[in-house]
Amino acid sequence: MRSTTRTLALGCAALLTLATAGCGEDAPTTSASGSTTSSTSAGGAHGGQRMSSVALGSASRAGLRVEVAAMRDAVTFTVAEGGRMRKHPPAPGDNAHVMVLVSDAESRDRLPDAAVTAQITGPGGAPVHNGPLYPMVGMGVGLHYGDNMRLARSGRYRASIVVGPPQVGRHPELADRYTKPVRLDVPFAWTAR
Ligand SMILES: [Cu+2]
Repeated sequence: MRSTTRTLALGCAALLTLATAGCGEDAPTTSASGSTTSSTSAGGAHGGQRMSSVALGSASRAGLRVEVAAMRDAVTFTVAEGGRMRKHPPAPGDNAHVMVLVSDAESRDRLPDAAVTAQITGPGGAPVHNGPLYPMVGMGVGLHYGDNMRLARSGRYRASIVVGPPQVGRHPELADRYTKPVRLDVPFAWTAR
């Protein structure tokens, strides 16, 4: 009994610590990233404030829809890894936070718990990103899969996105939908600044 109480108390303390750390770190992180890169609407932003994003393109296939969007600044995001929240600050040179919104093509309901990878190439086929995207939420953009990237040059880019079957329970009408990995190609134009 006593040990149970202690465990519970510890668990709460750990949760509180995590929550507090998250709140405390958000504000300086956001304003720091806003002030280190080119000035955007994020300049002077506080934790919780929305950052504007640019819609780049979309594609639908096999019952899935992906929309590619980007914030014109990298962000420090946190992801759950090994039972902890780990911070991912931008790498040097990252100038965008690329987001892939995955939804049901018919209902447009966002789909969680999918393995989403993206191969993104820039002008002339220059490699930009090749690998998994992190699932996350943001104020005003909702559930998405994304990462910080360096979209250095203006021109034509191409995102080849593979969405694995969402590992989420289904009502019967969706039982047979998106049960296999789907590849969707989204070409987009980017104007660097
Ligand atoms: Cu994100």
